[in-house]
Order: sequence, then C-alpha cells, then structure tokens
Amino acid sequence: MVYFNEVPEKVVYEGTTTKNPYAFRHYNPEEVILGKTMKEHLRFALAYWHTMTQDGSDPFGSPVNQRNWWGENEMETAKNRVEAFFEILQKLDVEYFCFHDIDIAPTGDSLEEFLANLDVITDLIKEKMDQTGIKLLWNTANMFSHPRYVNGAATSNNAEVYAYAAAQVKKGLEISKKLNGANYVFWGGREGYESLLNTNMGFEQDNIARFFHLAVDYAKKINHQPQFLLEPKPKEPMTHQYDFDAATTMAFLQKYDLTENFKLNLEANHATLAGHTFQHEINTARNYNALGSLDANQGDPLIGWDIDEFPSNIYDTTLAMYEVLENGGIQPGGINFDSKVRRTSFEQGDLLLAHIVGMDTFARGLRAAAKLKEDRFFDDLKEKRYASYTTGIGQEIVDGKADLESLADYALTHGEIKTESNHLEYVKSLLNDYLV
Ligand code: XLS
Ligand code: CA
Ligand code: CA
Repeated sequence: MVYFNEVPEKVVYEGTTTKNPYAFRHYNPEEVILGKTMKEHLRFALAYWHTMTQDGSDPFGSPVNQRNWWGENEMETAKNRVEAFFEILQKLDVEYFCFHDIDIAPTGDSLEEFLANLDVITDLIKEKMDQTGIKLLWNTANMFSHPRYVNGAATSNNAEVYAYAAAQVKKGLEISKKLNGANYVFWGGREGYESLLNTNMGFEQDNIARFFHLAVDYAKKINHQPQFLLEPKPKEPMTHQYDFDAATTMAFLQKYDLTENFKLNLEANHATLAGHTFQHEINTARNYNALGSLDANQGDPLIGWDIDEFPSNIYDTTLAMYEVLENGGIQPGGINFDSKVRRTSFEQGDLLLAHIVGMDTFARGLRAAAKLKEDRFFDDLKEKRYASYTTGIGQEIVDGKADLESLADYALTHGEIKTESNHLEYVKSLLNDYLV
C-alpha cells in the first residue's frame, strides 16, 4: 500500500525556480556547509503525534483530517500508521523520529494490555528501522492525557498515580533500549499547578526530582543510557508549569543534582509562551552547556497559546541555527518537527507540504547562519562592544585582580565616562541582507 501518493519516490531538491510543490526549494541534503552536509547539520526528525495521530479536532470542532490508514480495529490502524510513517520519513529523506508511548499503540483496557500492544508495535518499528536505517531521536511517555493524570504524574498528590507513571517510564526506557534511542524526553505535561491554594510546591518538586533519579538509575541498570532531556514550557495545560523556561529548568536540575544526566529539549513555541525568543532559550541553554535538542515549530504573535505551527519564519530559524553552530552542532539531539498542519490543511498531502516548508525554512536559516559565522558578523560586533574588558581596568576585572577599592580609585581619578551608541538599527539592516 502506498499512503502518500502525491510523491511517487522521494521529495528532492529542485531549487527556487521549481513549480513542483512537492520539492525542496532550499533544503539540499548533500550540500556541504562549513564542512558538514545540510543533513548532518540539521538532523531532522518527525513527530509521530502530529504527523500520524493528530486528527484536526480543536476545542470548537470535530476531526477533519482526511487520512487513509484507518484499519478494521485500533491495532490494525496502529500497524498501518507505522507503514505510513516510515513511508513519509523515507520520502522526505528524514533520518530520525520521535514518539510518545500512546501515539504508537492502543492503550487497551489495562496497563498489561497496553504494554503488550507496545511490544507488538515496537517489533514492527524495529523491523522498519533495520530495513531503512532510520533512527529514534527520542521517545517519551504521555503522562498527561488520561484522566488519572488530572493532577500531574510525578507531581501528583496521589502516590498511586506516581507509581503508574513510573510503570510507563520503565517501559519507555526499555523501548528506548530496544530501538537504540539517542535521547529520552520528559515534558512535564501537567507537572505544575492550577492553584497554589491547595499545592505544596516544594514537596511536588522534591517528588519529581526523585522520579528523575529513579529513571537515571533504571537506565544504568538496564545498561542503556540515552541523553535525558527535560522540555520547558511555562503554561498550558496547567496555569503554571514547573519547568517554566530554560533558566528555571536549569535551576531545578542544579538544585536536585541532575545536570550530569539531563540537558534541555527546547521548543520554539514554548519559548514565546514564556515571553522569550527561541534564540534566547537556546542561548541560555548553551551558557549552561545544556543544549540537548530542539522542537521546531512557531507560535503566532496574535494568538496567545501553543499552536505548534510549522516553522516558516527565516529570521527565527537563522538566529536559532546560529546558536546551534556556535554550540558545535546539536548531536546527539536533532531538530524535531513538533508541528501540526493547520486545521484548514486537512488533506493528507498537506503533511508533505508542511514538512517541506519547515525543512526549507531551517535550510535557509542554516545557510544564513553559516554566512554570518564565516563573516564573523556577531563576533566582530560583540568583540568591539566588550573591548573595554580586554585591556587596563577591564582586564583586571576579568582576571579577578580588581577589588572595590581599586575600582573606586580608578573611578575617582578618571572623570566622566564617554559612552558609545549601539547603532542597533544599522545592525538590523545589515542582518537583513543575510536573510534574503
Ligand atoms: C507539548 C509538548 C510535547 C512534548 C513531548 O506542548 O511540546 O509535544 O514535546 O511530550
Ligand atoms: Ca515539544
Ligand atoms: Ca508545543
């Protein structure tokens, strides 16, 4: 069965003159940039939940997505989805994928049944991985959709819920081992609070930290140690999510002695929900040596919630890719399209078109970022701006040779200070030249 008939073989790079909507206009996988191919730089991944299981429903309306993988029963649909997923991965030439446990297999009537279904489906996924060479970037456990998780999972007030969540993560790590996952993600679905009036925040955070240590211990025990990633988000579904943003999440990881095993999985739309740019979040993570992986999408400045739109803004992808280059790359992480088609894009072929724009937008970002780096655009700008710290009193401050008395003496003997304009408007004008 062929699921994506719009493209008989593969989506290929045809350049900007093409009239073929199912072609890359900018993403040229084998093109070498700064010593690596585009494919190696970008390490794209597809998200099972948005690509295979999202149905186009929203709080105001029913499912609209037209899909051709429905089977006679849930298990047959799940198997068809695996086939269709590997077909789209191959057609888009994408090497990695990500999933939640409940995306891939029906949850059945009991935990036991769910675990058995996961075994069957992950056998099939493994077969497909072996045939195609496609790899697992990360998997995770959905511990937020079922009603039992109404108060969170590892921060729930109910210890039985905590145990159930542990069962899911135990299985998730076993699956990660079976499929040789590079990373394992925790996004704190409902790990936060609706109201502080009834919440013991300190206790809940102690509990979830214990939970993460249990996960690290179990990974060691089964001899499979993926890079653990924690994904910040400030709000939604809870009023307040504990992993608010990169800086808050790092404070948590440091407080609970988890930095050795955890890095951050940063999502563009979560950054903007927190009142930050994507670049800010990536830069913050880099400053802690904790950039793990990226969830590629974008929000809409006119809509205040998490809409996971496919990335199409080249300004943002350029600055994000600049941070990635500065980091020396993103491996063992990648760029995962945690993005969904708009509800009005309900035809199956829209899944191809949407991923193409996302991949093209990151390719353009990478090209521009590489040029900015080659030209030392930001390096020169910043070097000049901080030059006062490279000689004299500035050098003494940096070397730890100054104290309050020597600094005060300096200020008293040097008179008023001459400041310089940043000319930021001019900087932005020059930056624009790199984007188009
Ligand atoms: C939801 C999150 C989720 C995580 C994985 O907002 O982005 O999809 O990435 O659980
Ligand atoms: Ca995400
Ligand atoms: Ca999101």
